[in-house]
Amino acid sequence: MWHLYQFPLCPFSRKVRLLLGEKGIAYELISEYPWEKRPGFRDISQTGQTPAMRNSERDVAIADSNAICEYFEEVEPAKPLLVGSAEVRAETRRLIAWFDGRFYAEVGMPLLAEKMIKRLFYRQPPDASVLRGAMRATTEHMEMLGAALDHHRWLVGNAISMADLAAAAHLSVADYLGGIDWAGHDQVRDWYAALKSRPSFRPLLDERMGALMPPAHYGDVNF
Ligand SMILES: N[C@@H](CCC(=O)N[C@@H](CS)C(=O)NCC(=O)O)C(=O)O
Repeated sequence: MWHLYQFPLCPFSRKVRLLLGEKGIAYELISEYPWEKRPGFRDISQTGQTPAMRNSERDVAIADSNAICEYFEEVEPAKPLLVGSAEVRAETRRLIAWFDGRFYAEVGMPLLAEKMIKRLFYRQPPDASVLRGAMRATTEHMEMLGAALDHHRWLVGNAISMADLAAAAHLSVADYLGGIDWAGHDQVRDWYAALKSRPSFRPLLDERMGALMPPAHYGDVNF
């Protein structure tokens, strides 16, 4: 059995969970909060970051969301999520890197730091100027997504890919933390609603991060 070390609002872990859900791979969740720096976790994740996966029967441990996703893409090729020509696959990887890098740095990490870590672990109020900066950045990312969706149903073509899962994983954390204003982004909303209605997404939408509650529309497929 695979075990996934993660916490509910880790966008990188959410990307892995969506991929495992799409491929129908069974796993159990283990709560891991990287900032607690639990010593034994370094044996599984050398950076101490979530997500990491371990299968003790097979003596396999893999850390880093993209290493994990590509591993399962190779060993479970039946429902491919890295699809199309070499150029399309390159575009898929570019978008994953964009969301893991730019979106996380400009939106996800500031929201997590201000709204989750400060509130739940340090009992401090968020810095309003950091939140405003994250909201401004979100608008630019939504416009970029809208432009990508002008030409096809999913981000890189007419089949769902890892790029959709990566983008939706990061957006879902920002949405949980109240960082997304959906007004004026109908195309992105329709795309995200289609992802939300997939069975792979349901467990994520039902989960809560301690006492931190999402906005009312968060779990609603017809938001
Ligand atoms: N490149 C890594 C990034 C993972 C990452 O940044 N995880 C965050 C939690 S969402 C983390 O563990 N942060 C704590 C740290 O960087 O020390 C991946 O794709 O898995």
